[in-house]
Amino acid sequence: TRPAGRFFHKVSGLCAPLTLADFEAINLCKRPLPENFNFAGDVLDQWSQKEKTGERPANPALWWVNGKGDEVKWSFGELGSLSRKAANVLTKSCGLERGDRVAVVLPRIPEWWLVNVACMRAGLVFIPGTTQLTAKDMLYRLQASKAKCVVASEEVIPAVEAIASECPLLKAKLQVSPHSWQGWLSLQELLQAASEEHSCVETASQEPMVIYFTSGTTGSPKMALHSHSSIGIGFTITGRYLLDLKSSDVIWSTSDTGWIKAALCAFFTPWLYGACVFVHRMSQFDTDIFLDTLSTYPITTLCSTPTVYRMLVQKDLKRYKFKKLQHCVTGGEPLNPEVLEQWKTQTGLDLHEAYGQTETGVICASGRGDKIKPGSMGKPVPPQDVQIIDENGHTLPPGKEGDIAVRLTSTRPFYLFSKYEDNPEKTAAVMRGNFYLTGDRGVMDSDGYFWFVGRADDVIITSGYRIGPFEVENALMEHPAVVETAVVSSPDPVRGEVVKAFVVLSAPFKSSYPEELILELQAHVKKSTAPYKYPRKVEFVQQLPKTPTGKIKRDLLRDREWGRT
Ligand code: BCO
Repeated sequence: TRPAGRFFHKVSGLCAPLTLADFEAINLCKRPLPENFNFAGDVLDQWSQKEKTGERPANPALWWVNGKGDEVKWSFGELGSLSRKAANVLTKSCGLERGDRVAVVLPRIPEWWLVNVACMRAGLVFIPGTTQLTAKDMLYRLQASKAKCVVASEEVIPAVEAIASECPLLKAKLQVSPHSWQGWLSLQELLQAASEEHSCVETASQEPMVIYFTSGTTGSPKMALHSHSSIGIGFTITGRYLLDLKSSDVIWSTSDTGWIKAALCAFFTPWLYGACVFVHRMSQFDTDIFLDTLSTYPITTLCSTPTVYRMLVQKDLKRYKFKKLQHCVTGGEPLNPEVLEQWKTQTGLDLHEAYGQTETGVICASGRGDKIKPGSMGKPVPPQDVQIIDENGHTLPPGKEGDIAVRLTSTRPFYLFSKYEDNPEKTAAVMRGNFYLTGDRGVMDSDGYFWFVGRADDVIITSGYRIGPFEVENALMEHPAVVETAVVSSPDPVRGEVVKAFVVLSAPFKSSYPEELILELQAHVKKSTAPYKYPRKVEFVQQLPKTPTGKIKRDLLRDREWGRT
């Protein structure tokens, strides 16, 4: 067995820990993927060692604030010892075994980072989720994933309590809360008593590490499964090419913990490079708090969605001094050139756009040092072979619109998601020949820059969220006022696009005040499913356009919204 926290691989018959240069070489296909890899043991513990020997600057690994005066700063050493304790809590107190699944539904609090690292150490598969999830959402996620444990905070504990009896496989509930909940174990209390002795599990590189629930046009969200290497090693190039991080950097990524963007910019990529992950608890987004935070703390790198930048440029940014800020990154939805220009004029900084999705991580970007073409999402990030293809899987020349796809070599690239768990049909449906289909339409120009055109399906991309119309329609249909509904995207100056519902009313509600009924329907959706999905626009119609076989023509409604014929 290897010593805990040191990764060894064979080089000419000798064993040596892998370095960052090795990870980059693996990404660039200059070196094979090692048989075993575990981010906690092979990356985080190496930074702990470097802290001890003074090879890393005195920069915290995690720096958390909540705007109320509370602050947590952990070195890699502290993160290591706390996460070993947490791994013991998960295996000993919760009785979990390697391969078991753990739903981790926590807001931006240090325990989110701690529990995820602990899961990696113990070989458990973690399933992040936003704290906006409702009881119905939690029921679906816990049942579909067969999770054996849920780690939840105050925001979601009542939702879990409401449905836990319908999840027979759920054997442990771990709370992160100042109050005591009956039937829940307390992470904080158990950590105090837990041993720091823990041997990191030697996970295989391709062993499952994390499951993200992600929305599609039809049905409930799918489970995109990623391995230890797809994220743990696969994000290295994003760190080099897009974020350009050093161990002295402090990166603030504002994504909710439920999305892969948090893993990308607030976890794996920064820590691969030994940088400090800065976190503001901010339960409700607020531009003033945001700008004060950026002025107060020595943040060097900012990562947020275009919607956030759109909200920020509406303020007088010249009033603020972002002393250390050098590099700004955005992604999750298209960025409009005006915002890029306004940000540059007001702050003097470029805005580097990245394009990717839960299944792929970042695949295109305007990297640091690259020429930025406003409105374009940049060029493929090496070694990704991104192409525009036609319906037969043939590549299209520059200037031709088609499907944005990633070419797969003879073996599936390790940095892609492994599959949609328990869903071979959906996994097969995103393949065309030897290409993975992103579901997005785009154009490549003659310089190799990619330009986003829109979704090829009915998925709505709003404020950086990916929302399936079916999920919103389902929630609306539960309301007695709704006979039929179709949900599509509609343009919005701040959020890029928003969810719009066309609703056919039932007879008793036809005489209701429309404004009041809209508010009622919106409130209903916010209660039924995660509130970020609620329709910000609602229109009552007599009937919905349909095909001769009775299928609702969402595309017709969407085209009308976007002024397309
Ligand atoms: O706007 P409203 O006030 O009408 O409604 C908001 C909330 O107030 C409301 N809400 C939240 N919790 C609630 C609740 N209502 C009732 N009960 C509760 N418990 O629901 C609405 C939620 O909308 P929101 O989340 O957009 O909120 P907000 O405050 O407008 O935030 C704006 C953003 C921009 C900060 C937010 O939309 C955001 O964080 N967006 C980014 C999403 C993201 O990180 N995406 C990345 C995905 S990963 C990816 O793209 C892959 C890249 C490789």
